[in-house]
Amino acid sequence: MTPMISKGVSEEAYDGRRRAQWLAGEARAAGVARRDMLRLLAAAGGASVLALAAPRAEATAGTRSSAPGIVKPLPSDRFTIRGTNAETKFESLSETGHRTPASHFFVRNHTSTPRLDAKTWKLKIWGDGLRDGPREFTLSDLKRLPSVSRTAFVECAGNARSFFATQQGTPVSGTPWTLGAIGNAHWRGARLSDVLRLAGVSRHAVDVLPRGLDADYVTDDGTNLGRVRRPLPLSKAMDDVILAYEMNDAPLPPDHGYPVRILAPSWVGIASIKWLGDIEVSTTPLYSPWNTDFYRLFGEAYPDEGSAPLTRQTLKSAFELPWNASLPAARTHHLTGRSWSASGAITRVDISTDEGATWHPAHLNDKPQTSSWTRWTTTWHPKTPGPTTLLARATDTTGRTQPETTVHNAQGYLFDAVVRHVVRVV
Ligand SMILES: Nc1nc2c(c(=O)[nH]1)N[C@H]1C(S)=C(S)[C@@H](COP(=O)(O)O)O[C@H]1N2
Ligand SMILES: [Mo]
Repeated sequence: MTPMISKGVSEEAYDGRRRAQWLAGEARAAGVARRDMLRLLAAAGGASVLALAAPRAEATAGTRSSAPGIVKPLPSDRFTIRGTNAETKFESLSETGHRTPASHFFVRNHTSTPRLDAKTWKLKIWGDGLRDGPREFTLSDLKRLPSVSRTAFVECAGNARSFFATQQGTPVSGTPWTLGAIGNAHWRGARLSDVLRLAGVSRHAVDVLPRGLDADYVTDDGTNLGRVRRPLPLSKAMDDVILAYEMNDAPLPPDHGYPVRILAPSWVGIASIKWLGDIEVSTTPLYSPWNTDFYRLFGEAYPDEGSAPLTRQTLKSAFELPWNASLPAARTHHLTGRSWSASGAITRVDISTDEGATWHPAHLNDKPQTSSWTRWTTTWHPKTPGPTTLLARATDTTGRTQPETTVHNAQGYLFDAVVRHVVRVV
């Protein structure tokens, strides 16, 4: 009865096989014409894939007063609008706790927030990986199942990508996020594994493909990539993925996936599909543009066809301070910030106020947990006026410490280097 799950297989090895399998005709590119897939794969790593891959919204830099398609208010003291997306201003998090309220939570929309009716909403599970044909679940069906809850961040794979240009002098394509494409919330919902078992997942299933109900995503050059969807290996789907219907003890807000979203803890934000409509369960490996031309690492340091599709997020730290904040000299300042890792709990955060010459540990204020952030505080008594940089560097239980630089990749994913936060002592 229980499907066979090879949890021992590493995520990378699993994903690394996908491309070869697709080219050999053993995997399917769900919803993409073979012609388009071949073009995407052929162009991978070259300049043309970047032109194709630069999503319309992501190509738009700068700040606007409203974001088309986002429902909630976006006051300018909390958000920076970037195309169809809204980045959280990190300094505004100092008025929030460990959980990010929806009022402060970043929004990453490929198109715009659809208005869905929970009463008529249904989740359809289908595909040749089910033993007895398709099954539908209403929201009440999901709520009748045992619920699980978990505090976890959702973070865009491109969070902090603007520092590739500003700090390392190597511009990348995509939304120029600073550090605010992350939010940490308490999610509640049904286990995806329970729902897949109820739907009769077969022991031959290998991939599932959750798909959103938002509009088709059309790239700048007019290629319709269909609805936002990204395959999950069955091993992840059966492990810790939640079909979330609550965020911070309330129904999901429209912009964050109402009525149900996927919550794939630790993984790149794109894995947490919002406005879930259906899930294909497949006995052949699946592809979508979101794991072929997007969300892989392309560049000099990577193979021509790119890295394996991204899975986990990385390690980062941020001060809850505006960029270029003014801080009076000859006073003690209590600086606050947050650090997070997708691979382990934070074990320490070190702060430098002298360009990295000396470091001292910050005080950790939360019990560190994987895939959730840890708040910290430190004091600083600057003596002389002038511009200076503040550095925060986290280490996690795997022993990883944030490096000085991140190896360049063309789409600017997984920036993990120590960010040089510029302030002015006045
Ligand atoms: N259906 C759908 N799901 C989606 C997206 C989307 O545009 N459509 N964006 C993804 C990306 S790239 C990220 S980073 C997260 C952002 O979640 P949030 O908007 O709730 O912060 O949702 C993911 N899920
Ligand atoms: Mo994202």
